[in-house]
Amino acid sequence: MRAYYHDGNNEVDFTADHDSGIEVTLADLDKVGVLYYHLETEEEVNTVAKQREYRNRDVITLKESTFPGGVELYREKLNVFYQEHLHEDEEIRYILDGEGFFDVRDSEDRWIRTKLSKGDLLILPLGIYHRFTLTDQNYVQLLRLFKDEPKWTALNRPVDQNLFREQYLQSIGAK
Ligand code: KMT
Ligand code: NI
Repeated sequence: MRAYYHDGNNEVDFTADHDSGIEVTLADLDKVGVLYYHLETEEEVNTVAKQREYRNRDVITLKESTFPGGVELYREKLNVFYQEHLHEDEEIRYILDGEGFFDVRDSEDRWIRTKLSKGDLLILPLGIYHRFTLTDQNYVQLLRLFKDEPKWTALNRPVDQNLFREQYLQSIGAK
């Protein structure tokens, strides 16, 4: 995993690195409520899942040539994931294979880009604005973990009056 500020250049392909060269540390991520772990084995994932009471999971593979439903649906899915949004529950993702970018907003509304690869586990707090895209490998296989039933609903920005959003801002001391 590497985290850095996004360069803000939206003219080139969003799967490019967009590396501003400004590093973001694990402590910086922690300040916005984002947790990161590197776990070598699925056994370790199971241990964390148990500790944090993640009872459900599924696997999603994003690859154009094998995507169920075909290319159109694949592209649509990627567009949805790249729309800035939040959830009313944690978003927990473990990379089984391939790579992906999770972008999260810092307390001053700047994009922090995290580049994740095999063995990386990222936990986004409820209420944080974020988005996801593939790297230029154009392939990722992810384990999605859930506390209880999956809450898929993505609330696209702006949802600033959302209770979970307000709760989140308070939790990071931004409000
Ligand atoms: C989501 O809500 O699923 C996302 O933010 C996309 C990351 S998982 C492909
Ligand atoms: Ni999300």
